[in-house]
Amino acid sequence: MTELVPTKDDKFSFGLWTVGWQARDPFGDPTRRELEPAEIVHELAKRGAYGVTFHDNDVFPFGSDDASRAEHIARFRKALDETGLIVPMVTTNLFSHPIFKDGAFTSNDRAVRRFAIRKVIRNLDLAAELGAKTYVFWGGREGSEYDLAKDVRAALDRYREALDTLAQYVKDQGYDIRFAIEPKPNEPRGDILLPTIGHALAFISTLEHQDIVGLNPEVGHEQMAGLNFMHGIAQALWHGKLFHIDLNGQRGIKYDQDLVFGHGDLLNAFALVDLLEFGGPDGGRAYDGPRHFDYKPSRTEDLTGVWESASANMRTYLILKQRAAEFRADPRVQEALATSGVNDLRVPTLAEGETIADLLADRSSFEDLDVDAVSSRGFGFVKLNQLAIEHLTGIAA
Ligand SMILES: [Mn+2]
Repeated sequence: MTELVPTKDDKFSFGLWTVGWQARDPFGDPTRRELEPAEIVHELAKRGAYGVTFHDNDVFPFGSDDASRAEHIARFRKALDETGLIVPMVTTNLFSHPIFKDGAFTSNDRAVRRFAIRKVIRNLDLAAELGAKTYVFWGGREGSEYDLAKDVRAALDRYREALDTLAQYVKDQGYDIRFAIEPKPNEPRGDILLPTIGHALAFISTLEHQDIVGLNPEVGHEQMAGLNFMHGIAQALWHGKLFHIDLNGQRGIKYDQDLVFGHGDLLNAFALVDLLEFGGPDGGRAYDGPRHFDYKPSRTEDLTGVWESASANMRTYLILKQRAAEFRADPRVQEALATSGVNDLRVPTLAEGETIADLLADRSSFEDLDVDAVSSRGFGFVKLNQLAIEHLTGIAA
């Protein structure tokens, strides 16, 4: 079981706001003390993470003057230098300050929209300086509670204008940065714009600089909409748009729980890790970017529990990776996959060079097809799923 110890090759990363969350919620005060970014960097490095990510105001307070901002950044950078942790992704806080109460890029107030774009540009410069390759856009305040209070089509025009402007800035500066939109259906707004992977993919296809804009899907956010996260990730990969990923756990359609990865829908997490690690064309990684945990240590935890929960994310991921490898290598699974026809789906439905006329002339495909015989086939999907359960629980080992 030595391979369950995280290494830098596993590419595990955490946001400063995850382990640093003081557990303030709408009903209660913080249950933990504030952690300095430098302290978080050291603790994460000790536990095997390779990267740390942040919103601008996780490192320096909103409204910091230049000198104070520089001082906070210097302390953070010192910790990065001491530990060798990298910054694979950076994002902007466009949701905490009261100025963003009606959104940032899509606020009804034009002054807010202009301020938001300036705030992002300033932090893009810092992201480039720190070598970040991905810049995430989570528009938590972009939305409404009241249908008549937001012109959704105008809001999407302004959202597109903001991303086109910012992507133009990145290209003008020659930064090696791509954007990743993070969909979420609701919370904090009653209804958030770009609520799911599908909505965001359609939106991206309208952007001027869509070549550098992809997705940062989060497990819990899709599950809050009742959607299958693994299916969403597969479609994002299919579009070539999985630029980053937020791993965590969620138990059904309710508030955003941000549990440890795997502590929600474990079987879906198993299928997800199997896809990410072994779903590539050569049976290797289908996605090579950071395995980023965007979770929150529960409010019940003290600092010991915070660091144990951070390790739990990585350990669960590695357990699922190991189980998925064993699942794939099991001859019973290979037989079940064959029975189920899973690999047969990769065969094109029309033969190479076959025309529509050829298909129409093929009597065996329609007129002479033994419909009853074909209909009587059992696919054996339940047996395949049971084998997954047995590997997952360790009984098949
Ligand atoms: Mn979340």
